[in-house]
Amino acid sequence: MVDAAARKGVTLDINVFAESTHTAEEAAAAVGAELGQIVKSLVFVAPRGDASIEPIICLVSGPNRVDVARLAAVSGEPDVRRATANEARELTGFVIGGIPPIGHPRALRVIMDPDLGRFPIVWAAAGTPTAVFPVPPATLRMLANAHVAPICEERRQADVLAEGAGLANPPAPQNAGA
Ligand code: 5CA
Repeated sequence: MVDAAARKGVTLDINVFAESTHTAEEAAAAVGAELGQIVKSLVFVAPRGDASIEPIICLVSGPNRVDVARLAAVSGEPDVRRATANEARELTGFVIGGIPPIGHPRALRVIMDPDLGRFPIVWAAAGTPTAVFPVPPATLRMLANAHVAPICEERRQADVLAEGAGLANPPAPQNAGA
């Protein structure tokens, strides 16, 4: 990973923590960043005619969720699906919770959530469940050779706020119909 970045002239600053950065929430707490600044590297697969599968990595902002129908449209892969944990490990060479956005054993298709571009710095996994690195999103895009496209679910603002407040049942929006 570090070598792959260095070949493109970028020095990565890997931060290793005593505590877990396995989930986006844990990573955000460890680095003291907003959840939105955490890059989830999620593995999807598209079946090939010859019974093999092609991996597609989605780089997604912490609170966001991939909408598989959108990913299918953006990638041109109608049968794309989430990889299993075993598939993710075999295809990327890394275990879930530490899968990095770059530096995989072979070049993978990478699609990036535009929401990551809202932050000056984002944090991504560095290959293990206790290591992350900060990077400007434009640099991440260049290093990963990522295609930036809308692949996430549209979320109601009320749901986002309720989630942040830890509410199971979000209150009705005050400006309904506005
Ligand atoms: N180190 C953190 C922050 S950078 C990290 O890697 N987060 S992550 O989101 O990219 O990786 C955890 C994600 O793996 C979870 O969000 C979840 O979507 C996915 N995941 C967890 N278990 C499984 C599983 N059994 N099969 C497929 N995906 C899984």
